[in-house]
Formats: sequence, structure tokens, C-alpha cells
Amino acid sequence: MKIVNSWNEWDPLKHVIVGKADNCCIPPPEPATDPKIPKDSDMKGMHGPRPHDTVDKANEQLDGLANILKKRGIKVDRPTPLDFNQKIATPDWEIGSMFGCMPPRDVILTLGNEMLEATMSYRSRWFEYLCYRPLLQKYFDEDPEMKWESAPKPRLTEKSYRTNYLNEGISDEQRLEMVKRKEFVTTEEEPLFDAADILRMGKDLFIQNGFTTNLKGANWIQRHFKSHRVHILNFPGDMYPIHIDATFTPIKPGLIINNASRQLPEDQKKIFYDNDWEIVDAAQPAHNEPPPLCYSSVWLSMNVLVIDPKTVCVEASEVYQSEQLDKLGMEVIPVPFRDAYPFGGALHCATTDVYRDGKCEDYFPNQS
Ligand code: DAV
Repeated sequence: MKIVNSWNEWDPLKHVIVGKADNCCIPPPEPATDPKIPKDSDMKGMHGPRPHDTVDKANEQLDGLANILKKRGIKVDRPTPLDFNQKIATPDWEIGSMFGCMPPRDVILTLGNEMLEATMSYRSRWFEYLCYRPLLQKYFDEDPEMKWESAPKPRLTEKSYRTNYLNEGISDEQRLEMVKRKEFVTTEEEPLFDAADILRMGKDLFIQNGFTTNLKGANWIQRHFKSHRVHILNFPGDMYPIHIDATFTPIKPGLIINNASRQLPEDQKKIFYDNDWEIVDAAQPAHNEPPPLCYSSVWLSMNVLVIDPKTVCVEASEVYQSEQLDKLGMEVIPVPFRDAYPFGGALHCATTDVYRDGKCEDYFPNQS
């Protein structure tokens, strides 16, 4: 039986993995996380298991999302949480805890009949793939065509990170300059990527080069998916370029919403314009700040889950984003989800595709 098939972000969704908040921890500091946590964040200096009541509330909303999808006939699977509050180590390093298994989008990339475990780029997330192994094993057993792959596990020694990247003493202006110069917290020591930096659009893969994915990681993906075309994207307005899915969100063939404060540079827009794609500014978020103890920005408003080219799940309080997508001709399904944000993101982050109808198409035939 065919179980795994997904070539893009919009074809009709039939089977999906939705994350869980159980046992989620705020990991102790590590080389990659200081620059990830904004200076004024309430998370500075905090680590340990997240409070039980916040875990319960997040799980309620994650279950709510799962139920909404199930009611629409979409099959939903869930990962198996570990005890994340335990020390992990490799021969090169150790860290006091892991992170969690709320955002499957970060860890597993589904392309066609393949599910690929990303290298990840934080030490605390090194073993996160284990939460998905029971599912991947099952798909492998049941679908004779399913390809199960794992990218080379990274060493993540000090050499994989820039040492001058601490927040202390670096102003916002300096940080923006560094991002513009493409000086990110991760170095080019070894291939690194998080799956949530990759947008799948048929034959073309668009990959953000930033804190969590380096050029070697993108190059590894290009060599791995030989018949695809990989394009590197940069969003110089983003001081913390981590994952593409609150920055640049395809809605259906021909239409992308782009975070207005993280514009794609003109030269990188060319391929979209040359193929009659429209890039519109995303609506403003409805909130001025993220919920407490949240890694992500208010732009989770645009981290929507497209379930077919006419239907999209949007966080229920994100009224401006809903209104915009409604005007763009989409049916909007409101999903209460803000309590899950602190656990690693919104509706796109919280899911990863197993099956979408459709095949690999060429949406960008004009390329110079
Ligand atoms: O805008 O904070 C969040 C992306 C989560 N996967 C942001 C990026």
C-alpha cells in the first residue's frame, strides 16, 4: 500500500503527523541558542522542563488541530515523546536536556516517497528523530516504495558555530549587518539543515540559508535529490533567520505570502516573476508580542497549514491573516493554537506531511 507521497506544500492533504507537547524542555544554553533567543526575551537564562499546565494547554490545542483534520478525513499520526529531561552526549559534547517533539516540520522532510531525517543544528535536538522512528518504521514496513533516509549526523563541535555570535555587546544594527553579510551562527564546517528551512514546490526546492541551515547543508540536499533544482533564499531583514515558514509561505501554485519586514531580495524574486508567480506582503500579525516563553516571533501568524489549494488552517486569533487569505480566495479554517506556540511554532511547524495527492510537477519552467 502506498503511504508516503508529498511533493509540495499545497496539494490535498490526506495523512499528516501532528506534534506533541509532552515532556518538552527549555534546553540549557549551547553555542547555537544564545543568538536564537532575543535579548529582551523572557527565556534568557531559563532552562528545565516546561510547567505542566502549559504542557496540558498546548496538548489540548494540538489534539484540537488533530481532531479538526480528522473530521475532514485526514489521517493523523503522532510522535512518541521521550524523556527529554535527561542528559545526552556524543564523543564530542554533552548537554543537560533535549527539547521536545512538538514541531515535526523541523525534523522530517517528506519529498515524494521519501522521508528524510534532517541533520538538525542544535545539540539539544540531535536525538529528536527518535520520536518519529516508530512511525517511520511502520511506514517502511507497510509501504514497499517508502524510502527512509537519514542525513549525516553532524559533529556539532565548537567548529560548527561562530564564537563571536553572543548577544551581549552586539546591537540590533550590527546583527542585521552580520545577517546581510551572511555571517550566521552556524559555520560551513559540515552540512547542517533543519527540515523547516526547505520549501517544496514540485521540481524546485527553495532553501533558506541562515542560522539553522548552511550552504553545505543545501548542497547536500541538492546532491541527494538529484533531479530537483535547489535555490538558496536569503531574507536580510530577519535578525534571527531560523526556518523559512514564518517568512515565506506558498499558498497555492502561483501565490506566496512574504513577511513584510523580511523581504526576499529583488534578484531572488526573479524566478518567481519569470514564472508568473505573485509574491504579496503577508498581513500584519494580530499580536504585538509572542506568548510567554516562546522562541518564535509574532510572525507565526503566517505559519499556516494549507490543506488543499482552496483551504487553509490559520490560528484563530490571527484575524488579519485570516481576512487576507479569505480575500485571496481561500476557505479559512480557524484553529485555536496560541498555547502551542511556545513549544516550537504554529500550524505549519506542528505538522509534517505523510501524504498529499498529486505528483512532482514543474511550476518554474522558465529559468535562466
Ligand atoms: O519568526 O520566529 C519561527 C519559525 C518556527 N519554525 C520566527 C520564525
